[in-house]
Amino acid sequence: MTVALFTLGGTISMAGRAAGSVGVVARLTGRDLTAAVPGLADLGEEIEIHDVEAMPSSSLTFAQVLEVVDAASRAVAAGARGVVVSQGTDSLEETAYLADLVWPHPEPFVVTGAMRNPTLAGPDGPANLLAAARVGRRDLGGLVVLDDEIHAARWVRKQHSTSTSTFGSRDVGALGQVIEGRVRVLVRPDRPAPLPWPDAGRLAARRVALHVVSLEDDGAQLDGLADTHDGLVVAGFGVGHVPATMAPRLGALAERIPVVLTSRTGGGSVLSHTYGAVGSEVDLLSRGLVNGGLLDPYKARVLLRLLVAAGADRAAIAEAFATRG
Ligand code: DAS
Repeated sequence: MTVALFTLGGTISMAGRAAGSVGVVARLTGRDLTAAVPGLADLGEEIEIHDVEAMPSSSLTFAQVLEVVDAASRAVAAGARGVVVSQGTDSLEETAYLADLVWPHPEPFVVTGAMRNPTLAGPDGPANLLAAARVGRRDLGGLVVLDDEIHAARWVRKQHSTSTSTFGSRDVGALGQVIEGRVRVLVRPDRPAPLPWPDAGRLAARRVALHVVSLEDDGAQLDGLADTHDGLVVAGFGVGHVPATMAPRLGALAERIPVVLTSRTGGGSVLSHTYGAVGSEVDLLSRGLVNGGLLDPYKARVLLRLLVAAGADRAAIAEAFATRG
């Protein structure tokens, strides 16, 4: 059996130094990475290596991720029993969700990375790569595997800036674990049908902003946003609240572009009919904002960009968030 490995850079591959710099940069290839994994050969799988990029994940784009998904799709169509993508952890929760939204196959699409680079004591990359390669369970969609935990791309968040156990899924927990090399899947989430493949040109032309609400925020920086952006995700307080002074601005924006309401808390859902003050969820939804449900602001932005690129109207966007949010 074959596992297709796509490498995009990130800490897992950072063992080089740029001239005149003290910091590490991505340098290692897929061959280097796999050679550093004790036990990988014992899996009896052929690892088909595709070195795509060697960059920090903070600079990845939607287009680059979709190119990898497309190439991974071809690898699976050619017989690979699964896909592993190694990349930086910074944007991993977004890239994995983007892949999950469009991944059309039952074969697993597993994203992994590392928190300690290979020049440090105890680098976690080799163990993460080995665990990711072991995961062959079908019909789970996009997965994130680090620290011997298997997370759904839909739920996972990077929760700590340096810890090797940074990835967690607060609302549902991990779907499974890798225990003594054995993959144990404990929870199988419902998986909505994949979205249609995005048109590259339309996707590149669509911009979606994210605004995190904070104390005494009147939203003045949102003025003119509808002239430059095609959608907005608002990360509101708590269950989806903003200062009263911001509410009319958001309502005016929602008349021109889709505005999705999410929570900045990192867990739980936006509500729909509990609080009635100006700036509360009831007020904002009545002004035309779309309820983002349980989707966190970063993942909501990924979904909204695909939807606006597909030309979805407000009703279709609300329906998509009702299904996936
Ligand atoms: N350098 C960061 C990145 O590429 C961190 C990491 O790789 O984990 O995302």
